[in-house]
Amino acid sequence: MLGGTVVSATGAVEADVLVEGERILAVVARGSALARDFAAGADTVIDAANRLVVPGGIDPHTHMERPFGGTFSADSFETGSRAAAFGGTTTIIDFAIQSRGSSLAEGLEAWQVKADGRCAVDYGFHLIVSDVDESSLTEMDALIGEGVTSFKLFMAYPGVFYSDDGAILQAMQRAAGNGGTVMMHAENGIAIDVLVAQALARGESNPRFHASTRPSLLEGEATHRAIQLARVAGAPVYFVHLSATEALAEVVAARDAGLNVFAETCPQYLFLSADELARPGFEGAKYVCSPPLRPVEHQAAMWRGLVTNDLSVVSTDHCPFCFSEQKELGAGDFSRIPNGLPGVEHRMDLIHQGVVDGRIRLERWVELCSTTPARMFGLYPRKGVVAPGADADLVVYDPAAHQRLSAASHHMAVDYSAYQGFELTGRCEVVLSRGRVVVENGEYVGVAGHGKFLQRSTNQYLV
Ligand code: DUC
Ligand code: ZN
Ligand code: ZN
Repeated sequence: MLGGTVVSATGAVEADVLVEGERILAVVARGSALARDFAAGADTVIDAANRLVVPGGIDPHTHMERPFGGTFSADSFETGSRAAAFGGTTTIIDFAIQSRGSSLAEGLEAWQVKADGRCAVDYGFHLIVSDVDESSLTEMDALIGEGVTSFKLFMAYPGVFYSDDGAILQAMQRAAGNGGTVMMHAENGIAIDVLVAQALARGESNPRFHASTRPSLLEGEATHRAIQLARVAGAPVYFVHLSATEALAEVVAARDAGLNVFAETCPQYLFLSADELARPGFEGAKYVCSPPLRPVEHQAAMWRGLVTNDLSVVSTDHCPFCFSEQKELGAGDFSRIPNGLPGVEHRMDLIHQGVVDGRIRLERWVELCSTTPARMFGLYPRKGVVAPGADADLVVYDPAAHQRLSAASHHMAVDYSAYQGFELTGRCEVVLSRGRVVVENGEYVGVAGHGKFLQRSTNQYLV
């Protein structure tokens, strides 16, 4: 890969990247004799002149074929991982689910079967723990040995995924002992269920009431409580899909106190607001996700959190449901609208737009979308960096290309785009997964099944 600007979390250098097999062999000063000789004998030479060369993106929060409210998210591992590749994401970490009454191992096995032989890019799993009891706590230890080192708990969804404070404390205590990381969905679900029932009783059934019944204060409250439980347990905690100013303030305070508290946000909380939920008719259903889109003022706080590193990862929470027939399950009752937005294809481009708009630096883009997710979820230095020995997951990125996002041109298996009409500067040109070109000139040239399961080590940020 000759002539590009190689960008890492710490800087950008003019360099050629030499790949042998599945790995990066060397990164050498641009135009060196070494690179020229290597290129002369190479099978493929990719011209990266006037392009950025960045490590493949790592999206640590996706939901392919996820059951929700009587339906399944619309992307399979095949279509979703292909869409990820189009957008320069070469690793996804999806959430396997422990069904109530089943074991964690059964949940993991079910998701391994869904993904095996289908993925365009490499993948790993977190586990959603639905029953916290002696047997699931013991299983957490074994899973860490199998490379599943992070466990999601919910403070929302009573009767479904909800864990009470005692269950959360026990899971955190276990994680404190075995090196696991608890990932938290921090919304006070008990209070939310009261607000939802009251709204429906008043006849408030439109999608916009999804936001008003899940106020940001209840994300802030749950975030505060989870941090105190983590302190009692002496465990790290990682907040998924952080959306609210109040929640961010809790994370900032905890990090200022030196605690192992981490958080991600998602493009929808940076670019979209609760106004979308008030679109005419039932259109707002396209924007129903949890936590909900927030009033527009929260966006600036999220961007600031990315700059200060109180938000250290951007994931997508990709959980697509078609408008037709899936989102429509909630016509007449917003609480039945499947929660989730499509986004896995657009994360790298949307956050790059943050660079174009002067909100974050170029290196920070790479750090947020690749390097930090790799370290947070035990994949570094195999992933997340362009360096000798790392997997050759590489993106040749044209920072000046223009594109317009649209359901007509995206590759996700969903009938609408949450970012319809967005004009962005920057686009992936060539994408390699472990040395194999998977996307080139707007075409998918990979194969389903190229992507392999990744055994991860534990969080590399813990102090
Ligand atoms: N939480 C997620 O992380 N994804 C989809 C829905 C939810 O509540
Ligand atoms: Zn969640
Ligand atoms: Zn999610």
